[in-house]
Amino acid sequence: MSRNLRVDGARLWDSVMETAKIGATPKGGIKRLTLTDLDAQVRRWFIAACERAGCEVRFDDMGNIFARRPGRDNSLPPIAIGSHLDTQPTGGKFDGVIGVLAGLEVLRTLNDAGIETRAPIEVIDWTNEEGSRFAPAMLSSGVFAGVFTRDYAYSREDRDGLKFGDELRRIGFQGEEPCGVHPLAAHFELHIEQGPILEDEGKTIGIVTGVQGMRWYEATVTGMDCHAGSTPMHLRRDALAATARMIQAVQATGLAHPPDAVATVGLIEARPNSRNVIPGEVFFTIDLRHPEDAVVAAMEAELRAALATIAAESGVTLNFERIWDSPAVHFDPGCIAAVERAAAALGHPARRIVAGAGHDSAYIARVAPTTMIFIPCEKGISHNEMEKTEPEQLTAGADVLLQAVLETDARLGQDAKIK
Ligand code: HGY
Ligand code: MN
Ligand code: MN
Repeated sequence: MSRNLRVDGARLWDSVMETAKIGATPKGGIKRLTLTDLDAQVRRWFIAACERAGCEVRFDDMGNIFARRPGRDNSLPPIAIGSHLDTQPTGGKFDGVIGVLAGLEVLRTLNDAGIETRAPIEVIDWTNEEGSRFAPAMLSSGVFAGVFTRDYAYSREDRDGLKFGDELRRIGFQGEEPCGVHPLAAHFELHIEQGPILEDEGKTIGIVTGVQGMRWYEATVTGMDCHAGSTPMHLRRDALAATARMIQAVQATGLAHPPDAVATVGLIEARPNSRNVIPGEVFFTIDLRHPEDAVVAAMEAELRAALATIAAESGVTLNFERIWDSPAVHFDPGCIAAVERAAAALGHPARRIVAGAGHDSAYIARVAPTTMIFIPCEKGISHNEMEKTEPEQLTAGADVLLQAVLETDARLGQDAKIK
């Protein structure tokens, strides 16, 4: 086993910094929303880099990109290394992209060392992991895993009314291959933790055992537009004032289940949004999460009751719809053990951890043995242009990824011999 093989950390860091220029923001982050021209540009960069590394590259009808490095036996399902190249509107340089580019670095390292794996290795860019432009998140890995239909995905609209399917065609990434038809032998994803635990405990590697449960909702509060100057307070049906109370109820729901529950209102649109008109309508989103599905369900029930009471007291109507439910996920023990052994063999301080953020691996775990590897990010800050990790941390994560993939390739070969 090439236990002494190491990635070229400088080459990997350079690739991350080079792609960070595509959608770079003045504050040092990236705005590269899915299916925009900037997403198309970074996709083309990635495809060209993989082709230079000798990969066969194709993409499916959800735009998921598969860069395949042949192995000795190409009839075998590939071992996959996947993540995402799309970002939040005020995203950082590392969320998602390090998982894709560390996969490319693994291929480059195997090429440099002249190592032929038993199974093919595929590096994957999953379309629309973030769900920021087209909700829900993890949309294309969800279609791949059979959670969503392709037609549902194509129908999803952004806040300007543009449809996912139309935008996918517009940027030229609607492939022929139906999403989900090719099996994966395993799936590994390197990602920043996006939380403070690893840094706080002085750990370099997070051995990710699963992903917490998540539910997204859309709420529309309807009152009555009226004149801000001539409408007495007691006669108003102020949708924004009612929403302000509702947002406090969301906060209270998150605080009611310590220490792991989280609850967030991230997007809000008040209409007509004029300074001297009492807002007649407000649209806002809610994100509830907890490691245990039963607690997420309890949080939803509590919140539904609280919002209904506020609506009645405020003289407004509320339309409240759950648009996404991603149950808690437990990753594959064999993959987890491979990551754990790799971190120990490489001498990196590590600990097991549950992912607070959603990831494509949460859905891919339904169709292939899957796990993730975390590295720290400074102060746990992510989904923020300040997002930061260190070159040596990224190198450590990529080395663990390389070793876990090589061990899995060997183990699957042993299993096959035993059969
Ligand atoms: O929402 C999430 O947790 C992920 O970043 N899409
Ligand atoms: Mn991510
Ligand atoms: Mn993200």
